[in-house]
Amino acid sequence: MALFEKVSHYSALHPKPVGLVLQYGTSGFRTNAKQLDHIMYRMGLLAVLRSKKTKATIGVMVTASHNPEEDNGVKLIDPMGEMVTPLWEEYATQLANAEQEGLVTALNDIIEREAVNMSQDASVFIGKDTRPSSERLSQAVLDGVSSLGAHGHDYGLLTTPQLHFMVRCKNTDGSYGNATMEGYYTKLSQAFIQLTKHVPNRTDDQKRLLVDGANGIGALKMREMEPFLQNELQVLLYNDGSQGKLNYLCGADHVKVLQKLPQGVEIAAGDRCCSFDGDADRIVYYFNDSAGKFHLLDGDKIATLISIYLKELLTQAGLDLQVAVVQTAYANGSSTRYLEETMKVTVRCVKTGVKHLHHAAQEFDIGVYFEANGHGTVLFSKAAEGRIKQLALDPNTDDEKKRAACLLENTINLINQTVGDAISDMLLIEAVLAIRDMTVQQWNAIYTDLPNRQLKVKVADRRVIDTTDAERRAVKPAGLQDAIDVLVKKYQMSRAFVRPSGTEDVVRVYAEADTQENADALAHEVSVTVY
Ligand code: NG1
Ligand code: ZN
Repeated sequence: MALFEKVSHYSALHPKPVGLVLQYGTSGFRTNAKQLDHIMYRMGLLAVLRSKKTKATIGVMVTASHNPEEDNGVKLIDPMGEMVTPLWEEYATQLANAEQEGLVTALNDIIEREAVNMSQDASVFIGKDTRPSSERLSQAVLDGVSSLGAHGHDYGLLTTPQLHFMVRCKNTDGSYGNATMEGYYTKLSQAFIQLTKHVPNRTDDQKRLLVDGANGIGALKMREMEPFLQNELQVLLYNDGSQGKLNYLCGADHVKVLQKLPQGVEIAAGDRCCSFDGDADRIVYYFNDSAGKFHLLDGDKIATLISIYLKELLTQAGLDLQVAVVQTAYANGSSTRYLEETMKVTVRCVKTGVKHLHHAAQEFDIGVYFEANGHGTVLFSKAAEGRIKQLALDPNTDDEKKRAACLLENTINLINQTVGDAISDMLLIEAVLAIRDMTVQQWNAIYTDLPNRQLKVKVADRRVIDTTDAERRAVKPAGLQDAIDVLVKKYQMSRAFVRPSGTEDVVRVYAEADTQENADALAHEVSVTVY
């Protein structure tokens, strides 16, 4: 068959190193860029099959997010802008690991199992981050797409959430926005301007925000977006990629894990700052107080701020809609306590990885989900969106309710509901702080984080560790959890867990306790039990 002859021919130009086995992990394939050429080609093929199967546009993003510049990665995006389903993740792994001579058979196997109609049209959107290897690797994806006779639309440089947005726009015929850069910037900036236009007397200080672009795509896209914001936000951009290396000593992951300022950001006491990660799907905020002490506002603080804002608006609008917050085991214990006990919102804890949070959040009228590392967004059910829009339009709605409903409607427009989006989250946080007339210090004071520490441990085989209870307890190897329990009991307000990373060849250790010294000591003691 001519089609497969083309696959055989082109796949030989993207050969798989014999014996190399890679896994479609938490966020797709991710490893040193040198090992990825065949993976990219094959993900181009798989995206075409997925597109034919779903009769919709599928996205392929080339990025390794917060990983070092030498790494790269790829993930597929399903029609509504969500992560691809677990079964297709398995297909991705199978296709990636088929040896060269078995590739066509592996492809045929998926076609048969999914009964893919090969005469169906296919459409694939492709985006890439700023890594030096991304250009070549995205070309390999395009080769895969075209060797199955399909059309690939290459957006070039995009943030990950921008590609998710484009895919959703394309598959929803304009109701979510236009699948262009201008469509993205216009939708978000208009919503932001609508939200902030009624806030009286915003000073220049309130409009000013320092942004660490992690020397990546987020910096580039912030620059592009600036004119659309019409000076309603004045961004001072650092680590814009003109000098430094991607993610090196900067970016959201660096700031969150090390709990200190990124290099290259000049900060004065009280300045409001945020950091994006390498593909701009994560964000954390921070400031230095007058004593020079660093304060981090991570994903948990962001989820809390957004939940407070939404709950208040829902009350003002008289709308009886349930707000829930989805977290992972990494959520600071203080945040969970505050959300459950003070705010009385439902809190759900799920396994690490955005897809788990996203699915859990879909079960509620309004699901706010954030990983502690700053990856998150808010999902509104169709019914909730409908009720908000109806109230905003209803001529009989009184003024207070109308105001709240309009704010909620613009909030929905500002949020990228497909996936965490640093730019969209940043604008939402800025709007909430303005509307509630809050400083970053007041936001930080909502609750006090328990001191915590995250460590990485290199082990021979991280897969010997198996966990349960949303990764909060280890079931394997025998005796590990008992040892952790004994250590945890030595400290006050303490908690600790271990889990194998889904994106790096390490075991992650997390500990929190009443003081930083104790959190550090507990993390260290737990990491010793893992060896
Ligand atoms: P792993 O490597 O599985 O811990 C990390 C993050 C996740 C998620 C993924 C994808 C932590 C502790 N883990 O996963 O939250 O963001 O990367 O990028 O931050
Ligand atoms: Zn990322």
